[in-house]
Amino acid sequence: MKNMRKDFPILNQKVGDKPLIYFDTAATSQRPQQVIDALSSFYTDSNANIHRGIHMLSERATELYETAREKIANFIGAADSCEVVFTRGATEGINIVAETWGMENLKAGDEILVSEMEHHANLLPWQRLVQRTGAILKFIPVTPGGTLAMDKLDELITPRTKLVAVTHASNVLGTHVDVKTIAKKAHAVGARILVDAAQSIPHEKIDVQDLDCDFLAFSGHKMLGPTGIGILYIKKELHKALPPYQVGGGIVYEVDFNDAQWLEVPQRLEAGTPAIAQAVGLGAAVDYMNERVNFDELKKHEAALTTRAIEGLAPLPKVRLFGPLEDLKKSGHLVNFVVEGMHAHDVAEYLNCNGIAVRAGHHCAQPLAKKLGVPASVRASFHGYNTLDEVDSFVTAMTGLVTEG
Ligand code: C6P
Repeated sequence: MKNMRKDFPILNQKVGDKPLIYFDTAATSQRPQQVIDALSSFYTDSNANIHRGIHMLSERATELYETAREKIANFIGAADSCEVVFTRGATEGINIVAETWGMENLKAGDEILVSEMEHHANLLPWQRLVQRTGAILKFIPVTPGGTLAMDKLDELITPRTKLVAVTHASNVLGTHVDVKTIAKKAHAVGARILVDAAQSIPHEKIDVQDLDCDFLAFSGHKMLGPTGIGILYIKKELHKALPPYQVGGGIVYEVDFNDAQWLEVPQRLEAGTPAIAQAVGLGAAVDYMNERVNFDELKKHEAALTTRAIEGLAPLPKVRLFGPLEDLKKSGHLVNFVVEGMHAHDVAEYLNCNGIAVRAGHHCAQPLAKKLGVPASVRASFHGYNTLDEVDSFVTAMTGLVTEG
């Protein structure tokens, strides 16, 4: 993992006189030089619009864009690269499913099952969909230990369930969800499953065929890639019945004054000029992960960072940690906590004065924050470029805060 750190030039800077410690990967990761170079090289040598121009640059840009799609398809184990749709990010991917598949397939009385630990991106599209269709939204509870109540699944998934939409890893608690088991139970009643992989794909190898999910959404910027690009995986058997999300250039087979016929998915869902350089950059991030990241080692390293943070924070007076701590010590990549009597924003500001970047707030999961009984908490999240020394500096800073005030 030492080798990995040197690929991230942004980490070699100071905040005032303190070295920067970047513990906010769950909000957005940093990018390695290889991704920065791929973006720069695209604009220097290959920039053109795609799928349109009959000229050398356009053909080159098209090939780079479509090659990126193939790289991502291979990376997530898709059966075919047509199952990979470029989006702006996880949020747009989930909205696409709600607006296209959801609007076509949901009717009054149908049920959508989500969990209580969803990010707003995997809650609000379903809230809006049930308001429009008369369908019903149900919730898999979060246990006091910070896991999902898997024992409730058999009563929650019924013949009326049409979709289960669930996160693969919580951005608040760090909880890892057994989506494979949920997929089996959903399919047994003929329901579909959408997996929000925004917080899992930066840290583990995902195989969509092994998970047997129908939809899977994630963002490029959390997995060492650029902002403004993400992926929605859609199982091929669902393509035929999907209407376009937005309509415009690039998605049509034939247009008349009053009618149009659509191209197949993925083009059907990529109206307008897409984020071409960013897609190429995401392809470079996938290359980087394939070539430079060993996922077993990454998991061990992140678990060691998490363990050190938990063991350093847990004994501190006034500090309350959230999440399934024993699980996180084995395979986590974040810690979430409050300091009694102090606002989370003040804690984050104090840490910032010590050069440490964390996130504070409700983490775009307000219903969960309400359930935990804290309007805001502090989250320190890690990746392979972080070190145990950084965690020690963080624990020292937190010790100073709670003992000296
Ligand atoms: N969570 C965080 O700090 P976008 O914004 O579309 O790239 O990703 C949305 C999203 C969806 N699902 C989960 C589980 C997420 O964690 C996020 C983004 C960031 O926790 C920013 S709010």
